[in-house]
Amino acid sequence: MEAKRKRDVAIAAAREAGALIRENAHRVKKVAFKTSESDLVTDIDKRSEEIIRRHILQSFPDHDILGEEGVEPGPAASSDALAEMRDAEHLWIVDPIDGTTNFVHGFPFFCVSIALAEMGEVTLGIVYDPMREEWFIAEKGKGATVNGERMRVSRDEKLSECLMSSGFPSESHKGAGLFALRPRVRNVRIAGSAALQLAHVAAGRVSGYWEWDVNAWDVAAGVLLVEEAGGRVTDTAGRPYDLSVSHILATNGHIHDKVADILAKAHKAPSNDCT
Ligand code: LIP
Repeated sequence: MEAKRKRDVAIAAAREAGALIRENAHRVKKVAFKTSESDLVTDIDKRSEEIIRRHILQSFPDHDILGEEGVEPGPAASSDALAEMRDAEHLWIVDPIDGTTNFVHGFPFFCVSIALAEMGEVTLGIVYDPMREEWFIAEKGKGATVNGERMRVSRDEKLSECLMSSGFPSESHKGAGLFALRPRVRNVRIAGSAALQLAHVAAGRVSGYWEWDVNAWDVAAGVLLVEEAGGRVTDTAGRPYDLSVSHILATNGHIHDKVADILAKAHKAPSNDCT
């Protein structure tokens, strides 16, 4: 009963936030820079987060919320904030628009991501793509669905048959992984929304996703989607996922060790790039 209420509140929050995002998708936005000219925030990110916070706090006034727009921006934004909140009884982890750069440019690949962690364990994950009206929902131990249909990760076992996805590595990680993995797989897509890319791993549309330097709000909901759809999530070195993981690897499970191995070798390579 309580689990249903939490899920309904998260869906209502994502629905209202998603409607605002959709209405503004092709309009001019008020854009501000956070840490650099490629780290953006819009008035709609802020309004979306306010909507989500309002829904959560109206129903659960004593729950904690970690939202992207509510913390000081920086390289380790979520890990600093998580240090205090990580083991909260109920912690909602919110990315009001995951894929803000896409949103700013009108490239229609962005979403709302809402996760609920209970004592550090993610129990509910919702990723809503307002442009395609796709609802990706997972509850711990209950499987994952897209628009009500059960999701399963892909069955691909051969890397050469896998379409993968990633995020552009920041300067400190150069091309590590990207250039090493690209020739081993069918291709790699960099679509600009970690949460939505994870949802697509869960739906079997790509076989894996990895990225360095993500924050908990980018991935917490998507991680549960992948796990509940039968996939595997670790850090890029193959260690178990927890909310503080920032270098992430999520796959269909079959290819996980092979990919982790390639990423580990690429990361250690002296040039840190085309190996
Ligand atoms: C973004 C991610 C994207 C990643 C960016 C950033 P935002 O989140 O989803 O995939 O490459 O570094 O974290 O800022 O749009 O919520």
